Amino acid sequence: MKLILYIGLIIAACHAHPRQERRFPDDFLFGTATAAYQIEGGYNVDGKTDNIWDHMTHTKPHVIKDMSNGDIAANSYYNYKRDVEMMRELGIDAYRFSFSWSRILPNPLAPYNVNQAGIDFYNNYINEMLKYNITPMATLYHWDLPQKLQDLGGFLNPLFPEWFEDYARVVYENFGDRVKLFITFNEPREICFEGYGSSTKAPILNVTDVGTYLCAKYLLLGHAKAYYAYVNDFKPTQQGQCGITISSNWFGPLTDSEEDQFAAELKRQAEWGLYADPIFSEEGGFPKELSDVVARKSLDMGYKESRMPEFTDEERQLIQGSADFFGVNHYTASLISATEYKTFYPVPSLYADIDVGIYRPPEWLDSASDWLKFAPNSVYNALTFLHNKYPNTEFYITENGWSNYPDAGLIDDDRSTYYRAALNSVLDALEAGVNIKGYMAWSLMDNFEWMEGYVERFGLYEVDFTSEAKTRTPRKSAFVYKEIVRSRVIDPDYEPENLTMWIDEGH
Ligand code: PNW
Repeated sequence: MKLILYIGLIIAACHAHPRQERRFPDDFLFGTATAAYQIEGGYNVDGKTDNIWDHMTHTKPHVIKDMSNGDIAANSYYNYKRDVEMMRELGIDAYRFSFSWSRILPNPLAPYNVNQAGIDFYNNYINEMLKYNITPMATLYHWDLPQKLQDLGGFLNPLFPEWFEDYARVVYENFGDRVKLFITFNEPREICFEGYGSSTKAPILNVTDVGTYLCAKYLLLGHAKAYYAYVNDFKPTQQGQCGITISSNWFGPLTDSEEDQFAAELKRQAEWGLYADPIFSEEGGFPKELSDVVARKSLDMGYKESRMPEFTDEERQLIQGSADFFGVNHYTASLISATEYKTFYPVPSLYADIDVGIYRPPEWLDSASDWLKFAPNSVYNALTFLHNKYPNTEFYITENGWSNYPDAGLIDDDRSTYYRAALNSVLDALEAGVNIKGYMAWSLMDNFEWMEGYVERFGLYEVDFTSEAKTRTPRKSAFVYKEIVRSRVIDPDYEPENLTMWIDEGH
């Protein structure tokens, strides 16, 4: 009898005090992200010149899965008001987008010759966001190098840092009065490893032996020069922040063995340490274990020196500390083995240098993208690791999202499940003391998914690419995200009543 009473009391108490809800802080910035080439279209209008994606998709259309390109994409160059309307529908605090370099500087070697039509477009976009209190977060470079600079070697030309600084100054000068969050580069790994060290992104150079490493050096120097241009000449009056976004998926050891732990560390250094250590580590410069391996393998093969270049002391110091925040693009995880699951890689190359195997348990759910699996706790694992490695760093999650196929329709419960799990993992990381300031969902809408064309869809809004208007329609996940943004709480049972969007008062 007593026991029953006791249980009854507990049940009553639970009802009176529902379990403590975990909330995102009020000043946490919730947003969505996109990139210029993936949404804008207008590839040849109003003075814009070709970038490496225009050039590659036009000269080698077969490298894109559906032979498509970003000539029109979601046509945001003309639809930007609808884009901002969608941001208001979602009730988001911030929007991450990127500037197209060759739209702003049709001749990137003549930075005094600014294209007014390009400036007007971004002014309109930014002003429309600000009208509704949406904070712009702007990336200077999301993979669309002006083709003219590629013709001169692109990121492998030692002049690259100067070209980038010149462009960055034009951006700060024109937009820095209103944009307070700048990101220099989106994902150095994808730029350098995929574009130069292999052939999975433009300019598909496939210089496997040195491409990644040389590109990393000049990219980091360009980043640091652009950062100090901001800090010295703009920040004092504009009072914003400038950071960099690095793709930081989680790579854990397959087993607890020392070999696997070392293999996982080498993999992390190859995937993101190569770009993050020079900026955020205490010692500066490229990561030690990776540098040692590349140096040893280079000399063994008969190279005169390491295929990984050195920084001078001056360069190392310039790069070290050159960011106000670390932008994390996080999607997935892998387990790393020193001995198992190895595949073939060209020799020499970054992957042959580290020579580790990758395993993804079959129970991790598949998305439409072969690299993207639903890995438990991966945000928490990556963010707490980064926080311990680079203490006192401020983080933004600048991308996170899930893909499905074009015919998946509007009921995308898999995407909602992914977002809820990822955001719970963000809350875990916040509770563990990681300083995360905001979260940008990739993506506001379906867009040109690089080599996959329009075959993989990441949008909270579906885009009908066959329609003239490029009509945008919210998916179910858009309503789920909207409710999280509004309530600052993740309710696992929330079900939207119908799939019609409206704009809340005050937005
Ligand atoms: C990002 N990975 O790239 C890009 O910044 C976006 O432009 C892109 O559309 C989005 O992710 C979805 O692909 C990534 O290997 C490239 O884990 C590679 C990885 C993740 C993201």
